[in-house]
Amino acid sequence: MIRAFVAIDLPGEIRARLVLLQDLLPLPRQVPEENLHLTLAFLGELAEPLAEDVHHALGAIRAAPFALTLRGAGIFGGAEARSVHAGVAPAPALDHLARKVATAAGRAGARPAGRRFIPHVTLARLRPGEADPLRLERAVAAAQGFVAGPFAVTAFVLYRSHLGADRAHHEELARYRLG
Ligand code: 3AM
Repeated sequence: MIRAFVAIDLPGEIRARLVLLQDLLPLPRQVPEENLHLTLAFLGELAEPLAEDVHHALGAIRAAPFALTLRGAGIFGGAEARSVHAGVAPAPALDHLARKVATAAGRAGARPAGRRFIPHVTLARLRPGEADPLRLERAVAAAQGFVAGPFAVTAFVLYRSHLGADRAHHEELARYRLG
């Protein structure tokens, strides 16, 4: 089985900016720089023939390149913070692409996670009770001025996620060019 997700990988200079943001926040651990990405769809565990079908469906997507800006920061999980992320400035082209990816993967037979698409780049995942909520909220509020980009999105990627003891390894399976 292949644990798969579709994401936009980020240019090196944008990742470097995100690392600076991580360092400004009180995070018990950080998503490693090489794993920073913007998820379009989480596909879960796919049998290999299904992964192949999904690959072909993703390859048939036609969309133009677009510009993206990362902006601000946020927390998922409310009072019990689960993760901390950088935000994304509104980008209809990104929403369209995420929809096309979910539709293509769904038609191919995958079951993309049905959560509402809230574009973000995860900076850290937290274990229950690990974060000092007030300190974290203050730091995230102070980071609202964070901006990185705009940068050009010219491709998206099908990744295989290998879960490690304390960090995941993301293997690029295929890259699909826009335009
Ligand atoms: O881009 P982020 O970090 O938000 O949290 C996982 C990560 O998202 C998410 O898929 C991305 C690549 O691993 N993910 C993992 N399990 C998930 C699930 N069961 C999930 N998303 C939805 N449902």
